[in-house]
Formats: sequence, C-alpha cells, structure tokens
Amino acid sequence: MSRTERDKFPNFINGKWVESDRYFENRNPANNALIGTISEAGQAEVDAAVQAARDALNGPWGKMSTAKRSEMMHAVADGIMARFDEFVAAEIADTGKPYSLASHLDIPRGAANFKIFADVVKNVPTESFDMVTPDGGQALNYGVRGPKGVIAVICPWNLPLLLMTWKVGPALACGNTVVVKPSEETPATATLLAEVMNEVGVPPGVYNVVHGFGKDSAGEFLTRNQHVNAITFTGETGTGEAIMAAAAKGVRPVSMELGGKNPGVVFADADFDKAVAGIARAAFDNSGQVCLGTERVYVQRSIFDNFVAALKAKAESFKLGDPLADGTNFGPLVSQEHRRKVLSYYQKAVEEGASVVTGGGIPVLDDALKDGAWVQPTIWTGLPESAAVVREEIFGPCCHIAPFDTEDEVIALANDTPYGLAATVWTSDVGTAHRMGRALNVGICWINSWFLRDLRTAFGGSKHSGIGREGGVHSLEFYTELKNVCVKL
Ligand code: NAD
Ligand code: 6OD
Repeated sequence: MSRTERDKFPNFINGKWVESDRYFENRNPANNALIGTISEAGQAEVDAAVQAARDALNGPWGKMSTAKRSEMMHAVADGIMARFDEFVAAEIADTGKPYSLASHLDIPRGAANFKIFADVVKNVPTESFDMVTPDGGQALNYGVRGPKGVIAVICPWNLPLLLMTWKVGPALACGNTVVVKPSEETPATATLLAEVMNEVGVPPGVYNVVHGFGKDSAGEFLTRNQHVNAITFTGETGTGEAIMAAAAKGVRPVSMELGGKNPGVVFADADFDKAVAGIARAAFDNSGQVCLGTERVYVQRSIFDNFVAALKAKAESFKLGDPLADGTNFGPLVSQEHRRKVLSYYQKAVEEGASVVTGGGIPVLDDALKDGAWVQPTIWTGLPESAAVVREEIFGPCCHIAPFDTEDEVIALANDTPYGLAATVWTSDVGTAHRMGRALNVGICWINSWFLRDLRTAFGGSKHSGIGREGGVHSLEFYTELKNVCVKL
C-alpha cells in the first residue's frame, strides 16, 4: 500500500491512509515554498487511531515473540536505510537543515533507534529471588516485563525522525502499539515511516500517525483519550505541563524530555581549538535548534578575549544557503513564527545592553531564499546573569559568553537555572573533568565533547528539563510494565 500523492500528508490509521475534512499547509522554511497539504486529524480520526492501536495489541502483534518483533524492528531500520535519499529529502524540505546534517545525523539515527532497542529487549534479563516462606518452605520470585499498551508519542520539529524514533523504537520493541503526533511543522518523515512499516509487514494498527496541532487539536485529543496507556513527549516545558495535566486523568505515566538552557564551560587549560569547535557546534548546529545546545557559555578569564574572537570567526565562516548545495552548513529556523520569537530575543539582548559580537539580525541571501526563515548566527557578551537571553530558552543560533575565574564560581553560575538538561565542559585536567561531571545539575554532562551519544546510556533532564530517563535499559522502565511472579514451591 503506498501513498501516491507525495505532496499530501494524510493520517495513517490501522495500516491505511486516512484524510479528514481539514487541511493545513506544509511549507519549506528555507524559501517558504509550499511543500503540500497536511490532513488535520479531528477527534474522530484520533479516536480511530487509538482504537486501532488497542485492537492491534490483541492481534498478531500481541502474540509475536520478542525475537520476531526484534527482527521486524531491524527490518524497519533497514527499510529506512533502503529509502535513505527519500528520508533525507523529506527532512530537509520540512526543516531546511543542510544535507550534511540530515544525512549524517537525523536519518542514520532514525534507523539506529530501531536497531539498538531491538537488541536491548532481547538481552536484558529480569530479576529473580529465592525466598524462605514462613512455613519453612520455599518460593521463587521472578520478574516479567510486558508492554504498557497504547503509547502516545508527541514530537517536536527540530530533529523530527530522530526524536520520534527514539520513542517509537523502544515502544514497539517492547510490544506496545503507538499513535504518533508529529509536529505540525514537520509531518513528512513520520508519514514516510508509515510506508516502511507497511512494506516490512508491521501489522496494521501497531504504528499510527495523526497530524495536527496541540491545543484543541490532535495533540490534545490524543493525550485526553483514556485508552492511551502512557504518554511520551518531547518539546517545550510549558507544553509538558499541559500534557502532564491531561495525563493526570486516568493516572497515566509520562516520560518528559523538555527544554533547556544549557551551560558550556571552557577552562583555560582546555585544548583551545577543540573547545572553540565544540562550542561552535553546541551553539550553532541545526541553527541552534537542539535541546542540548549551549546558549550560555562561560570562559575562564585568561582566555576570554581570544575565545570570543575565535568563536566570532567560526560563526562568520558558516555557509548559509540552499540546504542541498555543496558546502552549505547552516540552515534557516523552522518557521516564520519561530523566527519572530528568536528575533525578539535578538532585540531584547540589545535593549538589555549586550555587546553584539556578531550577527543579531537577518542575513542577506539570494532572491530564491529571501522568503525563508533565516537569522544570523549571533554572539553576545556583557550581559548580567539576570538578562532574558541568559535565562530563557531561545532555541536559536545564539549564545552569550561571560568570563569566570574559579571552578566554584562557574559551577554556581552554570547551575543557576530552572533547567537541568545538558552541559558541555572543556578542560585538559582530569580532576576538573570529574568534579564538574558530578557538580553540574544536569541529565547529561559532556566533557571535551558535545552530543556524543551512546544509545545504551541514560538520557533525560532534571528540574524543568524533564521527568524520567530513556535510552538502553532505561527505556524498558518506561515502555514496559514489570510484574513480579511469586511461585510457592
Ligand atoms: P512544542 O512543545 O511547542 O511542541 C511539541 C509537540 O507538542 C508538537 O507536536 C505540538 O503540536 C504538541 N503540542 C503542543 N501543545 C500540546 C498540547 N496542549 N497537548 C498535546 N500536544 C501538544 O515544542 P517544539 O516547539 O515543537 O520543540 C521545541 C522545544 O522542544 C524546545 O523547548 C526544546 O528544548 C524542546 N526539546 C527537548 C528535547 C529533549 O530531549 N529534552 C528534545 C528536542 C526538543
Ligand atoms: O540523542 C538523543 O537521543 C536525543 N533524544 C537528542 C535530543 C536532542 C534535542 O534536540
């Protein structure tokens, strides 16, 4: 079964394409060209998707062995790689990100997310305890993991396939069924993945996609549906709060991967060039639209001026342009709406007294790209820690750089935020590295690296950055129900 009109993004329910009577536009943020129309799921379509997911739990999927399911997940990964170019093109059209990024990060990780959890579910044992019973006999306890049921997967737009499969991979590997609500900005790869699911024989109803917005739309209809057994969400902290409120009815578990205002810390003893390159990635990759990105950089005073100058040179060396052109390594923001938000922070920085080291506005580009959602990579210095651009998540290609003197001082500065997602620290002193790793209140602390991912490790945020951990066996904690069987011998 295939989707013949490539400019249509229908819902995918019970293995079939389903259109509703409401549509909205999908536009390419690099040039604002119309990509196609997205079918907005209403209450009826969302309820049908959840019902299909429920029914599928009682069909062949529910009876399938872990080994067979794992094989099928490998086939999904292979199916993505077999259609690599289509996935890359779809992700680029939806986001405007450069080819180099989509082809090296987004799509390979989309496939890897199925493989890793296919292997994890086969290899993780459960616990077992012998006990002496009060009558002097014996009993054996052992753990059994089963799927939670229907999982709602609600996704953002910044790394659409990567972040969606990061949740769909483990959810399906554990035997659940899913209803995915991709971001309204980026419907394409979730829709393409539905074709792969059908191609490799994933039973109807196991993977469903409903398109639409959040409030009063598909997102809210999905999270309020009482037949959804658990909700896994990636997105803004405020949206996470609304989803948690919906999940409270029916006491449904949530996994929350939320916003951040992540510190980058550069000690004077760091390898200077590597630190500059690493912070440049953390601040500007994907045009700053990475939850793990660094918008607050603290640099030890003795190297501060040189570091600012070197990061400025890096920022000014990016090649903005057609995402498909050779050498392009910097794309637009995801939408005009997001550009308005980012530009409002660019303005606020100036109003609050920042020195603009570079950028601060809209770049001049070829006529073909003039209607795109472009902003300049931007660096500020000179602001107090209370400034809005130092405290609030902007989610754009920008950072504020401040000097520090001592380790204790920078730990206090880095931790002074309601968020707690990630940090990147640069030092050549192994003692400093380990002390910083322990002292920073974040879910993941990179030392001399950034966004270096081993998918077996725990991933998630503390404070306003989230609830729970996913990755490796940690994903099993969320996507399975652990039962204890106690057998009196
Ligand atoms: P968002 O919260 O605006 O939207 C995310 C998804 O939630 C979208 O699909 C949206 O339609 C849906 N949604 C919105 N309101 C809803 C509601 N009331 N009920 C149900 N669904 C609703 O986030 P975004 O703008 O798409 O993404 C950017 C944000 O995501 C940033 O804050 C970023 O830090 C965060 N993020 C976090 C991580 C992480 O791993 N911690 C990863 C990526 C992005
Ligand atoms: O690498 C991952 O697994 C992950 N969840 C990355 C999140 C990136 C945020 O934009």
